Amino acid sequence: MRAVDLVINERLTSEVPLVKEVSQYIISAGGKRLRPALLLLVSGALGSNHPHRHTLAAVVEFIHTATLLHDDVVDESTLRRGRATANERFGNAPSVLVGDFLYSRAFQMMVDVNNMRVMQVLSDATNVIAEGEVQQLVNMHDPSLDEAAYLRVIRSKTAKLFEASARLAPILAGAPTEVESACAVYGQALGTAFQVIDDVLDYEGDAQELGKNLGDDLREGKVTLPIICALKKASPEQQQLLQAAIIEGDVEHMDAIQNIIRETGALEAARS
Ligand code: GRG
Repeated sequence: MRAVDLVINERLTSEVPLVKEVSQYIISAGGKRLRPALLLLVSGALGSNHPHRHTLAAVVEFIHTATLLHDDVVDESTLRRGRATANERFGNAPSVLVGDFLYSRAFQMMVDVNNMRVMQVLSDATNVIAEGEVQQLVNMHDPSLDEAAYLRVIRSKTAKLFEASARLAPILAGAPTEVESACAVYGQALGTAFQVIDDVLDYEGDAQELGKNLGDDLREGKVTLPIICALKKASPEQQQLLQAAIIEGDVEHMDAIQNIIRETGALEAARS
């Protein structure tokens, strides 16, 4: 990953100091670099060490970082990677605009790679990510949201970039299209599982953490998979309480709602 971080730092150039400051702030905050790792691992599995692999690994991390900057503004989040979000530290406008900078820098780097299929896959992926986020917005406060609708959103907003990361390696290596398709299926499945577990882990801490994360999601009207599973197993009275909380973003009965999540085994159901 050092080689990828080297490219990332090389390409974070700007004549505008605030661009560098905000980009460095989020990029150096200790992200896991999962998408670059996936691209490099698939490259390795294919026995390919194409010279552009580190550039594309940096590209997917820039796109991921741009989406995080925008997402934190949309969600009005205050914590990211264990520290204040960029919007909390610098304000919404610098966060959105530096997100735009990282996104367009990623496209400049893609052009350097000079491979039309790479451009196709990444432009398609970013389009789908944005659509997924808009769909999530439309789904807010809807208690009738089911597992299929939840999966449609996370396949777009999260899994699509995992899918693109996994399929870029065979594209660079010039592998047959069946290999590219198999890698795409793998990346999509990995990304979907990753988002499900991310949502479950949010509710798995102690009572205080469950209360905070569940309260935040309900306030924002986010209907996560554990909430959908809880609704399915809840008694009619519990369903009524939970539905009202989803519709109104009402977190008045937090203790009772936390109990519904526990009593219905919603976290175990979501995991399976
Ligand atoms: C800029 C094209 C464009 C679109 C913006 C706001 C938005 C549209 C998309 C947000 C998508 C999003 C944030 C999905 C969640 C993905 C997710 C689970 C992020 C956390 O990933 P980790 O754990 O993060 O890999 P680290 O911090 O390790 O990098």
